[in-house]
Amino acid sequence: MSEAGGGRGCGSSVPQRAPWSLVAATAAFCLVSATSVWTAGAAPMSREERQKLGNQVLEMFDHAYGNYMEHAYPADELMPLTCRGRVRGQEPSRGDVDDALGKFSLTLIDSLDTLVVLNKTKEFEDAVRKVLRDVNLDNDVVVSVFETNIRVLGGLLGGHSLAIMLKEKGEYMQWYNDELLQMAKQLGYKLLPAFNTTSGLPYPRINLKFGIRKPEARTGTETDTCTACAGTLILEFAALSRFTGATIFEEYARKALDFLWEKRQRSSNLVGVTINIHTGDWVRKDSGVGAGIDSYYEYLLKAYVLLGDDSFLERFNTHYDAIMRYISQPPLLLDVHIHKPMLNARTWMDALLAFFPGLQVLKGDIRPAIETHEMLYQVIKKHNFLPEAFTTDFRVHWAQHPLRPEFAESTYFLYKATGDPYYLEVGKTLIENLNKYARVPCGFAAMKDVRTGSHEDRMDSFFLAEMFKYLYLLFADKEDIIFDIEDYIFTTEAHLLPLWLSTTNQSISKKNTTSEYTELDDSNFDWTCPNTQILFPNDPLYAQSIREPLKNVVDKSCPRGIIRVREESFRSGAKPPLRARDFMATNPEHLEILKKMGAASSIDAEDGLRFMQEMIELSSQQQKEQQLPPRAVQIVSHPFFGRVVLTAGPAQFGLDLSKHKETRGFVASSKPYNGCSELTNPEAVMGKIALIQRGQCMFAEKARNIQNAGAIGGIVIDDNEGSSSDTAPLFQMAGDGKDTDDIKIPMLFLFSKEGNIILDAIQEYEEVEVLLSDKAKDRDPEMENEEQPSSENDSQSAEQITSSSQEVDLVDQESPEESSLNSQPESLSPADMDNAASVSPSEQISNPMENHETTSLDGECTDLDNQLQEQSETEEDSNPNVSWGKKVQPIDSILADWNEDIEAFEMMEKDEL
Ligand code: DMJ
Repeated sequence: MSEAGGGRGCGSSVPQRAPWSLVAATAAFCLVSATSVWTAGAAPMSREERQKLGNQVLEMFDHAYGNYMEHAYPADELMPLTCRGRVRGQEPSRGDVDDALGKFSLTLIDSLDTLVVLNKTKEFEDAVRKVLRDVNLDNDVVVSVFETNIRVLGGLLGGHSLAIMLKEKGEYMQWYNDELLQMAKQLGYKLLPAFNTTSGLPYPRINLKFGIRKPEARTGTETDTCTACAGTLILEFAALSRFTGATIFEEYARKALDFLWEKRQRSSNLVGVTINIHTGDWVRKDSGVGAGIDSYYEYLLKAYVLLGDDSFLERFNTHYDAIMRYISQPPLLLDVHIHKPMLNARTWMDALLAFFPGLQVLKGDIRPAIETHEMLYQVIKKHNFLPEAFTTDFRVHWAQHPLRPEFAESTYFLYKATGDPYYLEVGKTLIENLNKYARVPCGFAAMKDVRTGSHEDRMDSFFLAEMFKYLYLLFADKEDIIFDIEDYIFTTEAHLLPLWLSTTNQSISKKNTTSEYTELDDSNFDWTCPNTQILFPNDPLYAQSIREPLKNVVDKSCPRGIIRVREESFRSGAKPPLRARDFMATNPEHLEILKKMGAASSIDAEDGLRFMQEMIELSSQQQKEQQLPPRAVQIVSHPFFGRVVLTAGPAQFGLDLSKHKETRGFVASSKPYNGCSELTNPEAVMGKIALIQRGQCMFAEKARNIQNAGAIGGIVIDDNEGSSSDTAPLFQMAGDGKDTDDIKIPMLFLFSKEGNIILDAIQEYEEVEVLLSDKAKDRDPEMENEEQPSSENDSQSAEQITSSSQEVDLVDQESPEESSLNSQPESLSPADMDNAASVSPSEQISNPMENHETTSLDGECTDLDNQLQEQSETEEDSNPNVSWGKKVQPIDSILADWNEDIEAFEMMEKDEL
């Protein structure tokens, strides 16, 4: 065990050694050792079963990495549905998400240290050689500074850290001469021009070849960045400085952190989501622990651990105190306004905050970590994965799930801290769900929609960098790993940096840091490591006892809620404020309350502000109600066996798949292919699902023609070559303006890319069977029993399918209605938080733990709430956009009247800042 030497020592109740060497295994040292204390509760998992699960993780990694290397490399990422590489510029742009792609074989670099953790030393050696031979860091591409830092710089440094460890052991990597570090340094210098601002905060994007300023750079005009984007550099930059002796990197990262600290909102000690990089003004003043801010907090604590600099712990503790005071509402973590921290800023939580329980373990605050983790696990059990965002009453808000690792990360750390086998069972469920719902023949595909189970042609590099590491480590014993994981710290991308860096090249550590924090009252700061005696007062069932009251928090939550700031006054008899959903323009009392809002007290003003925000949300909610939810086309025949699920647009006519059993059948192309006249091949489509091309006549006409020919369903395929559900909003097929009750069969719409997957499958396999439904079905048990085809065969098939092209004539377009149901942000990475948070701001919060007003003592909903709950559940089943505002009629006119006041409130907010 190497001595880290940095940071403050643990309290005297724990043995003296590298104080934060628990970091990689997180709690293994200062907290309870994983297997030693368990005596009751969830049944212990045998060594055999843990080994079996560990081997399963290895097999899954091989499937993901093998397919990437075979079918995508040297491209940045694998597209697992079409089994090819994603090359920037060759695929339709996905916006900010693509800023992670720099034509530098991203997935390979991000996977380097995972290979060593998973004991694939030989593969690691090959991979490093490939990186050195093939990767070019000088491409004319604009990339995200944040993503390039955490994934590429972090990946190279993690690779270097383990390469030198292996070299020292004397068997592998004997030829290695710091080449990865040299690449990292080259990349570091390429990122430095981004810091050329007066504030020291980096520009969000940089051109790898031309930097920022040159006209060819196509970047450098941005004014804003997210807090995490500017505050998640110190680990990689300091490691680079300390490995190489070039101090400039650590200096720049420290300067950016100092500036953020300076700009924190002084009365709340919170930071906003986005900041102006020139003026330091907060652009978005909402504050949480998820998207846009998350790893800023993570890096403050971990910077203290790695660099041993007290100032970082002081800052972290100050923020943590504010988070626990305002944002933490166990088990929820809810965004608030930085200047009005008692006012919630959102009605939903995002999936990125799932890392927070893991960070709380590192901090030593186990109870809220257990609570939040348990709540998240219940959301996962409901939807198989954590949706990108979910409401405070646990409805899906954004249905996407790009195989994010944060929940696995927290699960690992909680297991290390508690030794509770419950967390092993959680990990087992994660493995099962990944294999059952995300595994496709050519890798693992992101979920486009957790409600339908449909896939997206996307496997992000962080899936390999993080998910497999945490899952493998969860089930591994010390002897299963060829080095001591506790000698390293995990970066936010789970790259490993050695703790001995804390004592190397320290020259710059303090000289550039502000001294302002010395003025802070640090009497509450916790300078010692968590003590097992305090965390687990000799009670091995501690974690279980915290989880128990939360057992049904998701299922039993009541959708109505109250805003926290007013809770106490309601209990004491004051009238609750008027909520938008209850408003009736005909009610004189309501009109009177409206008049009062914004006038007298600040509480009235807050009511007014909230009321208006709710009105806006209701209005957009009502618009959404006109839209139908997406549907799924699942390919069930060989070699897909239900593993590929395509996102399909619904029709406003024909069989409603949400109300009826799914339709299953073989597919057949109709003749004529546009389906605009009586079919000439009725024998071919009889009893089958007819494929028809979009265009030349109304959708309803196509439906009638195939129905008359005996088809049991229809799939209309877009004739716009290259269109895809990855980039286009959900498409909804309108009727023909006449009565369409005669159409009895289900009709679905596929964009060209998804349609081609079926057409190519027909060319390859002739017989292709599909399932049309509102939600993908589990694979048939008999399919489950079949031996899984080897990934090689699978991927070959998939590759062959996608390489064959289908020639179709382009025809004139009809103009059916388009729905924006799917127009959600593609990702919640810090880089695109601007999109993410512009959706439905509201302060109507329902915290199931605090909502005593609507929950009876035994935790059941009251009658009214039961009704609402039922409504919520049915609506979620059939329509994810829950309707709770139907009785409010003249919203548009009311909104118009209130526009002026909204502006006034916005001005008021600005003034306060
Ligand atoms: C990873 O790239 C990093 O963990 C980052 O900090 C945010 N989340 C993604 C994966 O979800």
